[in-house]
Parts: sequence; C-alpha cells; structure tokens
Amino acid sequence: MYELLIANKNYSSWSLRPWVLMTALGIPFRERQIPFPAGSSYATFRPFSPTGRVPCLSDGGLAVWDSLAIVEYLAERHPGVWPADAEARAFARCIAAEMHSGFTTLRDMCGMSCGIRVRLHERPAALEADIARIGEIWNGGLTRFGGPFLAGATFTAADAFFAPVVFRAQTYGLDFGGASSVYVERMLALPAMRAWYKAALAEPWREAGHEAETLSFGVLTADFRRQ
Ligand SMILES: N[C@@H](CCC(=O)N[C@@H](CS)C(=O)NCC(=O)O)C(=O)O
Repeated sequence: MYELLIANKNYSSWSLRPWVLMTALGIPFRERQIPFPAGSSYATFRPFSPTGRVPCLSDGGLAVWDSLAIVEYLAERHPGVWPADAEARAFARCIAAEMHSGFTTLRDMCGMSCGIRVRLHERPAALEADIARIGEIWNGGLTRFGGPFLAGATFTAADAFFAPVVFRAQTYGLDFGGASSVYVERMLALPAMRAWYKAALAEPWREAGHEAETLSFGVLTADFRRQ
C-alpha cells in the first residue's frame, strides 16, 4: 500500500494536495504524519524524503517526492486524477502547474493555517494581482467546463492543487469574485476537506516559525484549534 509522508495538517499546504486527491478519489494509502520540528525540518524529513521536504509518497521501496510528481505518478495508475476530456485535462494541468510555480505573494503573506482567522494588515498590489488571477482561473474553469469543479463534473488534481487556497480564503477572508465563493463553500463541504480540517483543528502542535510568519502579516481574530 502507498505511504504518504505529510507534516501538520494545520500548516502543510503542499501535503494537503496529494492527501486530499487520494482521499477524494478513494486511492488507498497509509498516512505517516511527522509534525514540523522547531527550526529547520530537513533532518526530520530527510530519512523519508530525498529533499527533506513533504509530501513524499512511498510505493514499496520507491520514493516519489514533490506534489506535482506524486500526482503524475498516481495519474499513471489510477483513473480520474486528471479530467477525461482532453481540453479540460490541458486546462487542469496548466492551472496546477501555474499554482505549483507561482502565486508567491499569496503563499508568503497568507500562509496556510487552517484553524485560525486573520485580518491582514494590508493587501499590496502583488497580493491583489495573485487574488485577481486566481479569481480568473476559478471563474474561467467553472464557466468553461460547467462545474461544479474547476475542470468539470468531477474533483481532479486541479482542485487538489487549489485546495490550500480554499483554506486560505477561509482563514484570511479572501474573496476571489464571481462564483468563487460558491466554489469555496463547495470545496469546504467535501468529505475529504472536512476530514483534513477536523484533524488540523485537533492537532496539539504549534510551530513557532509558522505562527510568527502568519502574525507578521495580520491580526489574529479567532483560533479554533485545540488549546
Ligand atoms: N515543491 C514541493 C514543495 C514541498 C515543500 O516545500 N514542503 C514544505 C511543507 S508544506 C516543507 O517540507 N518545508 C520544509 C522546509 O522547507 O524545510 C512540493 O510540491 O512537494
């Protein structure tokens, strides 16, 4: 059986992608969760992951690291990872790749922290540009392929890649315009997303670096995590 190495569900946006995809698609796997240590996590993850980062999928003795490579590995073995329709599949791959390599301001200023709510101090132009582009992607996909997911009728890797943005929308009160708030609600209601969120709230761990980074960009307005 696959084993998926992940870190804290509260913080680890990259871990969320393959986890939510495999859970939503019913691909069986065993979860190995190792919380972020204080400071550098390289030594902690390196025994299991060649980059010293998470996520990392283990299939027998084979390690597959990096969320995009994991998704492609799974796509070779399981139906439904990418849309069946060629046009929708091209779109899904484009937006997943765009998410994978872009949106650095959103990532930096709005780190994923599922269980808290934050009011940002400011929204600089670069953040507004990331928000506008995500709105364009989401509304474009929903319109072009008819929804209810980004590339059509079924949840695919495209939705998995934007799942961390859905939690960021909830944490930071971000609105991506048009039908995006309906998409956010739909994603938050998915059983796989609810399971991740519930587990994130129950985690006892806090990592000082993640906490400090989030609070450098905004004010904490609520904390629903186990105290
Ligand atoms: N491109 C990688 C990024 C993985 C990544 O940066 N993961 C974070 C956790 S969300 C990590 O392991 N950080 C530990 C570190 O940077 O030391 C992927 O898609 O899997």
